Amino acid sequence: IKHPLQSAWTLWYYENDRTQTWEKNQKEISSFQTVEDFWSLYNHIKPSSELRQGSDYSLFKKGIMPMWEDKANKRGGRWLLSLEKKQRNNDLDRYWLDIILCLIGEAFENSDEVCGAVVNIRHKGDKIAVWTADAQNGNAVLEIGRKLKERLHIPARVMLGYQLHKDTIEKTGSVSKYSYTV
Ligand code: M7G
Repeated sequence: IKHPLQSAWTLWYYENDRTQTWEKNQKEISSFQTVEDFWSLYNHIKPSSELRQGSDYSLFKKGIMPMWEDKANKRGGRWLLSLEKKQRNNDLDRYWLDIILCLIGEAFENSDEVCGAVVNIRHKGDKIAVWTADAQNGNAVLEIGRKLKERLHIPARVMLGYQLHKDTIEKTGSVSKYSYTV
């Protein structure tokens, strides 16, 4: 018997094809609902660090699209971990796996608030984020942020910031406003 997870999850892959819209470039890879099916998927895809620049992986609860517009995401935001370029070599794949394990293992007290996580492979520096459902739910947002920092062994001096999707959408230039920090 396989070991069931509390939720079913879907892995998405974004390919940067400039002839297509952003939405069309989001490709559903597959869904899983057991520990064993997770590992067989994980073991046969490329690690994030080997994806082409401009690509993303997204892991979301089944039924939630990895985009701001989904009804589960639109009132929410993301805990953002911006990596330095050199961290692609040592930290990126470990952080991404640890985040996945926190998500699918429902490691948070407020796991219900978790929608999914995204890794962006970018020339200017990779990013990893955990998306939550309701930015107004400050207690849940902060608990998730603190737990993330602890589970990823992120040094205290490194700040994690939470951005509302609404602010990310409206963002002009490179100003990023954080609604919460840990
Ligand atoms: P990004 O890939 O999140 O980060 O956003 P990057 O700037 O480091 O590459 C790049 C662009 O992708 C945005 O400016 C949007 O045009 C588009 N985009 C990203 N996200 C997460 C969404 C989304 O959820 N919905 C839509 N419609 N477009 C998005």
